[in-house]
Amino acid sequence: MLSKVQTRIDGLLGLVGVGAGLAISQFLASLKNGLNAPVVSIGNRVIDHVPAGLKEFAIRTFGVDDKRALVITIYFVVLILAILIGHSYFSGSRTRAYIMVTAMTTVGAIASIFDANAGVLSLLPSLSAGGATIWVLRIFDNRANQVNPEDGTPNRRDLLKTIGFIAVGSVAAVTAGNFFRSHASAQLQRLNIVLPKALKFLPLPPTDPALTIPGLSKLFTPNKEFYRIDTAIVVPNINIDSWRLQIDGMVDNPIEFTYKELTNRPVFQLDDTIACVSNEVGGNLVGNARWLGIRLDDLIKAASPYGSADQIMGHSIDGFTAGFPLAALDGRDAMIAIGMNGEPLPIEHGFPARIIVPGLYGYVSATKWLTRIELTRFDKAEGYWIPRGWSAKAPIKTQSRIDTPVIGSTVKAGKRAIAGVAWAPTRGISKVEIRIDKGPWRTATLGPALAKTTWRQWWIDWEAKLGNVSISVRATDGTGVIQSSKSVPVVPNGAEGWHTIDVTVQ
Ligand SMILES: Nc1nc2c(c(=O)[nH]1)N[C@H]1C(S)=C(S)[C@@H](COP(=O)(O)O)O[C@H]1N2
Ligand SMILES: [Mo]
Repeated sequence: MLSKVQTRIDGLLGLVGVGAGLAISQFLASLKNGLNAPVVSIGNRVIDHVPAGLKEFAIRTFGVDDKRALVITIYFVVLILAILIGHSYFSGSRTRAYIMVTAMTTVGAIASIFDANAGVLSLLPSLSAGGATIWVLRIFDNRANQVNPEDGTPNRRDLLKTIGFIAVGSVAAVTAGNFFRSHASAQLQRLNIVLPKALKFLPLPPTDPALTIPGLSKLFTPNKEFYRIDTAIVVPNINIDSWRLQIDGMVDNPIEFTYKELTNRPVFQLDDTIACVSNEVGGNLVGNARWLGIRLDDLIKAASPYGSADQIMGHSIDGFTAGFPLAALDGRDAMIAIGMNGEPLPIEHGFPARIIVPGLYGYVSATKWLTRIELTRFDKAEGYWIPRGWSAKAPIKTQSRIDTPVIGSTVKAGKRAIAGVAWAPTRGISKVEIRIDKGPWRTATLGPALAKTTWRQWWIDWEAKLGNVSISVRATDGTGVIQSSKSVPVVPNGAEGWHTIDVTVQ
């Protein structure tokens, strides 16, 4: 027999017991695509079978949240049942509690059999839910019957600890499950994508000089090594079946694309170096890729922007925004990128689609996880970083970097190479010069010019003599302007100055 105090929490014991079962089922369901937690399976069956009138009512009442309303309703019923189960188990008929758990488990199991692509495994989440619920109720029972050895009063501390432990474990299981599921689905969809073919292929890239110059940046930055900058603590995992791209705002003809509709349009390849405004002189927040995408100017034209619109604002699914001048679409190859270096856009780099505008820093242009392109005005709307102290307009500045030797390193005396990269999208690079200490500027050899939008590798022979040396680099862009020597911090629109490194020769 239980004490009165314990009888008062028997509903809670039922809730935690059933909750633990549901948590386990949700966790298991997350491990494999196609497996569903019983609540989801039951929801699916309700959607399958709901009379049209009721469905219409639900959509009219709850709009796009109709499915959420359904799930909440199911959870509400389960909550009532769980309290009743706790009541029965601890202060009524234990048999009745078992019957209720069995009935719920059976309903969940039957519902799961009718799920899409259901197999034997589909029963696992609901059966585990029932099993776990009974197991937890028994643990509670066991704890509840323990008494303090001194005076024979019920040991409630132990019971409360167990309740807390199981509740926390349940929340952890659900959290872990949510993470696995969302991650797995976007990854899986990405793996199954076959990228469309470009109408005209760019030539195969030339042999990469980095193959023979150790320490030099590769001509194309591999996706795995590409810098990643964004505000997302958890990377958005977008389901491409429900993903849409809208073009709206100050336009006569708002348009919306599914992933398929977008990727069925003509696609082209673009070799482009993107850079972060936060990149310090000599920093590595810059990378070069062969992007695959859809021309942005075509899409914007199709939407017919108002004559008064002057800003294109990309919106990410996670609320990030980046805006750039409509006038930047001056014929340059701005695109909605869906591919990067021969692969679908990696999740971290904006899957399924992002904007790439050659010549503009990422924070004003390169919106990842893109869902909306809004035509607006600079005097009406600001991108995410603008009110935080960064310039509204931000073309990429001419920069050059020494990759090898490494800053502050010690190298052996003798013949070796000084090498690095220089970039000035969309102006291109026409010259790179090197200076040792206060010596004369020497012109470096330039690597392949893929496009004016990409960086160029450069290298020069160097006879390293004993002692400490200082090496500087400066680039001249395609319009003949030499990179400025004056040091300027990254805020508000990008760093300036020559990359100068000190090296010890031994
Ligand atoms: N959704 C979203 N897109 C974003 C950002 C962001 O925080 N969120 N950061 C931008 C910035 S500041 C840069 S430099 C580039 C970086 O792109 P990458 O991570 O693919 O290199 O993405 C841009 N696009
Ligand atoms: Mo950035």
